[in-house]
Amino acid sequence: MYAQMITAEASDEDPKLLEEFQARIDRDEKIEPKDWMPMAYRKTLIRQIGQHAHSEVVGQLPEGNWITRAPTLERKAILLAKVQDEAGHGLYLYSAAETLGVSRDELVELLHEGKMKYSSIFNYPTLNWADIGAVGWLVDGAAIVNQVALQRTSYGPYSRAMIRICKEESFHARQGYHAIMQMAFGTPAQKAMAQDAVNRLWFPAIMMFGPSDSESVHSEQSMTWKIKVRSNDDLRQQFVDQTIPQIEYLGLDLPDPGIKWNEERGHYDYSDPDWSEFFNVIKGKGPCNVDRLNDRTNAWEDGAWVRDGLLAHGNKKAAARTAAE
Ligand code: FAQ
Repeated sequence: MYAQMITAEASDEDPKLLEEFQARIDRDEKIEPKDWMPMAYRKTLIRQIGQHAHSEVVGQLPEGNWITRAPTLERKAILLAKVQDEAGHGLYLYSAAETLGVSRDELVELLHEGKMKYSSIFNYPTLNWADIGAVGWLVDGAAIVNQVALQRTSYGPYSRAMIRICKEESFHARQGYHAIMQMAFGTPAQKAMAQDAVNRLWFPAIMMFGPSDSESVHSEQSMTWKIKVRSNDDLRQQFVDQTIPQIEYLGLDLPDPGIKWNEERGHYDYSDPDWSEFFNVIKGKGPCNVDRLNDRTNAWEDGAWVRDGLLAHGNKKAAARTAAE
């Protein structure tokens, strides 16, 4: 189904329908699954929601790696709950994508074949416990900035999924900041670990918002359709502005010498990340891309017996129902 969709031609779409569709978007009406929508709108949503779902699921790996090594029982319970939440977010998002006519199995297959992306950030390793605090604080923090804006996205099921996800993400960011605060206010060795985590994760975190507006391929059309309601650079600036005072409060060094308050702009100036690194990572050449995809494909294959069992049970129940009718 999805394969046919992505090769479908949009050129024979009725201009009147297209005009009415855009008028609905301009009036801030939500588009619902059974409404008419341009094929390119549907495809853009499938790409973005699918990538987003994959990010939630792949995003469990760098943190899941630390569940067995969390320093206390309390931290272990918190981390376990957070990682489980990410699986739930993946499910809401795959369900939202399914309303557009693509199955979860199809999306997963495209991910495993390297034909769909997931967020660049999850291709970086989590090397010490402070990284887990930094992921919650910086990575979930960046995800929230993006996702709060997406609560207003024009596609109803995506927008509603975002509202629920944002509530849970707030807990994730709080637990991350709390964990890193303990390290930053702890022993000199713990503080050094916190600094090291911030140094390594700062630039990858600000890359999460995507390329600069001038390089972004999809932004213009996605903003016309209000799939995206704020630009990549606009959201990145908001994240930088809200995070610098938090780094200062922790007593950690700013990870970029270019960071300074700009009175005229009313924002912090900061240095661009290394965009060549970003484009390499999203092409599959980041430090952990191969491991992440292997882990996901192995998990999918190892779980085949569960899916088969559920399906057999479901089929048996359906057959019993039909026989009883
Ligand atoms: N990573 O034209 P644009 C989370 C690609 S959730 C990888 O600007 P667009 C929760 C882009 O796909 C994090 N690829 O693209 C959590 C396109 O390539 P394509 C995920 C990226 O779509 C926390 C090309 O570059 N959140 O972390 C990235 O208009 C902790 C050109 O870019 C979402 O997915 C990237 N960072 O804007 C879970 C939010 N950026 O497809 C576990 C929803 C860009 O043509 C633990 N998505 N690319 O081959 C969005 O808001 C948008 O898709 C953007 C990109 C803003 C990410």
